[in-house]
Amino acid sequence: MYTLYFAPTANGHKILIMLEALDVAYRIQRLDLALGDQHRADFARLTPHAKIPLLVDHAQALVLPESGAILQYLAETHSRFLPAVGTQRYAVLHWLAWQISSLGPMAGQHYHFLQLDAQAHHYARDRYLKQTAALFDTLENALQDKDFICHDYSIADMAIYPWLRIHAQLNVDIDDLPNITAYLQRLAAREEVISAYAKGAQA
Ligand SMILES: N[C@@H](CCC(=O)N[C@@H](CS)C(=O)NCC(=O)O)C(=O)O
Repeated sequence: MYTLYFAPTANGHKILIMLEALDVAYRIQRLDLALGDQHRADFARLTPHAKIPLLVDHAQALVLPESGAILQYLAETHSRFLPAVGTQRYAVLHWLAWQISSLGPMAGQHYHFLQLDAQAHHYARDRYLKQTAALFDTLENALQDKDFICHDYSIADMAIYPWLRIHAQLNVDIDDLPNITAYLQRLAAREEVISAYAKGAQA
């Protein structure tokens, strides 16, 4: 049994997609980030980071923050969506690291300055839009002739997809990015993605 501390953001949805794909028992503990739930004392006792997602594995008494670590933990625990050995394992970890260290932070800052900070300096908006658009271009090239970012559907796709899904809110035009457009449609049609977003909306 798992508990997922969740808010309906890209980082939150990654883990919901994985839990739905695994079809395991879990409950959602919804935090309202705008109200500052992440700073509540009961949450601070679980994690030093004041951020979602956070996973509790009750069977192992494990409390795990950081979406990349959570995806890897779930993949290894259930032997799904991450090859155990070999070059394909490192291809998945490479793209997972890319999402965690590049796409997430750049798109996250871009979203902040564009959508949440009405006074944002032009330089900040311009810089993060360019950084985010360049990362979309990287992905567009990497997806050439591929259904998924690695050989098979993996935790790397689960990590990347929620950030692409918000392309309109990021003001990144994907009309000229046919590989990303097809990838988004392919992933959006998956059962666990549909159910993850439905459960996230109800949480
Ligand atoms: N590196 C972290 C980032 C987590 C993160 O930035 N979470 C955001 C929501 S998407 C959050 O909880 N923000 C609350 C805050 O910063 O106060 C991960 O991948 O899990």
